[in-house]
Amino acid sequence: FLPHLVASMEQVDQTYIMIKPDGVQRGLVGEIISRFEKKGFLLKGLKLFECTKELAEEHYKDLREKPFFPKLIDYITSGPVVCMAWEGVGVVASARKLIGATNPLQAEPGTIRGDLAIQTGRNVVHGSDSPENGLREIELWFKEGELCQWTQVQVPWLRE
Ligand code: IDP
Ligand code: MG
Repeated sequence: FLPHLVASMEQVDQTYIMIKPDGVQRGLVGEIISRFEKKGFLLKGLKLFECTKELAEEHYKDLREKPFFPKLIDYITSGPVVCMAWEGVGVVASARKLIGATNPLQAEPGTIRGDLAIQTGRNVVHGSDSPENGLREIELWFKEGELCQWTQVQVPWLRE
């Protein structure tokens, strides 16, 4: 019985999760990572990173025309971020649920933003919005060799 092979027949996605500079400054790194870790997802990449304006602009290129775009780029480049790649069955949608609504006032209690943030412009964490963007963003933020291929010993206890 090879549980990781059985599970691979289900849809295994990857998502890019980023703790924004406010999350790092406020000492929420461990708290936020632990939400994904406890859920059972597989951590494939992790780093503390100071991103350039160019990278932030590329990451948020779909929002280029928004009035808040310059402030968003200033926010994301205002200090180190924590970059993470997580893998799992349905991880993109599941991570969005764990994170909660974009506006923390609308985010349910129990979600990261619902518990830990107040304003949209300081909403502590990013999560990819589709499996395609998950792959695009992981490729954008991580270099080759920065991701690990490994299997959790808990897989048979996480997946039927
Ligand atoms: P998401 O992070 O929940 O996917 P998006 O609409 O993709 O939300 O927006 C990306 C980020 O841009 C948000 O997380 C937030 O930091 C910022 N943002 C979105 N809308 C506003 C706004 O109206 N004012 C200020 N910042 C905003
Ligand atoms: Mg988004």
